[in-house]
Amino acid sequence: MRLSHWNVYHFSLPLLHPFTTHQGSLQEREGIIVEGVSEDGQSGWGECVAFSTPFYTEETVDTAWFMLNDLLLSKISSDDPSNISHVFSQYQGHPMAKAAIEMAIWDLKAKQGNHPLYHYVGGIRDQISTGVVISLKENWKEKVDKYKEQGYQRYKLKINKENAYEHLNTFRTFYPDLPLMIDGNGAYQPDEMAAILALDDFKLLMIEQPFRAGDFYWHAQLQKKMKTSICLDESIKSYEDGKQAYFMRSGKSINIKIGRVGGWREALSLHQFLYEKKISLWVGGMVETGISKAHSLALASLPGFMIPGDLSPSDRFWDRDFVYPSIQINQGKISLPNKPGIGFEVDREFVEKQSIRKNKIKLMG
Ligand code: OSB
Ligand code: MG
Repeated sequence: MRLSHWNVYHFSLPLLHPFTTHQGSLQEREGIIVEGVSEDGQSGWGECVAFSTPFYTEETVDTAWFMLNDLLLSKISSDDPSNISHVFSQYQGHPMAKAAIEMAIWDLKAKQGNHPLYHYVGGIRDQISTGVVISLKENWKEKVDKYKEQGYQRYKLKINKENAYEHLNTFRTFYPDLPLMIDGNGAYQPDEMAAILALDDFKLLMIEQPFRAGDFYWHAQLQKKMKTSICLDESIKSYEDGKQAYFMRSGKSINIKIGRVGGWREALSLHQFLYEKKISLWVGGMVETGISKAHSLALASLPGFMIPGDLSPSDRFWDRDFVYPSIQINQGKISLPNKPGIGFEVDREFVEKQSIRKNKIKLMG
């Protein structure tokens, strides 16, 4: 399949409520939407999930804008996998920029073959279990009661290391058996391991990324001492990172985000390897729009994803999403549409309306 051009949109979309972590607060979500148009006029959609500042990993909207518009997109004029890996391998890092391209290409490939994306990638279920993240400074009691009514199957608290123990202690008095986990987002130093070990009796499903992004060693030391599973997020930016985590025994769980690991190819290789090795897997979230979410939902249909991911419907973050119909939760599950590609229509007018800048890259022959 050959491409005629790429459209790139740098958007800003207001969140319904601020999303706060120990690293700061997000009120407007800036990001990049990538549209690949085939020679026969079909569109494939991808989303670059980098944030406007590098608080989560190094990439930002501006570094991704540069990678996409100045280096990558002009060299991707077809779905030829060997060309895509050749182009990607010329540049270190920037997985979220690369992933946006692969998302668009895979949406297009599925559409050209008339397959729902989740079939195309080998998914085995069309009902996806949902999980929700409660950020700091939210009225968690009120929120959790609402989320329980909606049927969310797994709950994740963002924590502040200064009051993690007290927060969990109070939370557990209200919800002793709720399927619960916490996300450290790298807040702890290796010499603060005792503070993490003190959380071992809260019956948590897991503790996500307590130590810094890129660490494997200290997570392995911690897992040896803890019965609660350790899960890596920020440390896994490629298939090779996932293998390293497995061989170093850095934890019992890994969350996969297509953006963070550099695209569909890496995500599927990670799934295959880690599923065989019995590492528990779930799909992470990036406060993303329905475009990236639709890709994440297709990923979550694969057999290894047995824990509900950070997969919430459109109204968790947005008044109006970039896709229609909006993504809906029904008795705690999201149904995958049986339409070709990502299965949701993209509201192009709304994407245009929210765009700060746009670029078109024409491809020759
Ligand atoms: O660490 O998983 C994370 C959101 C932004 C940046 C990092 C993370 C998150 C989340 C997922 O926790 C929130 C969601 O999209 O549901
Ligand atoms: Mg995380």
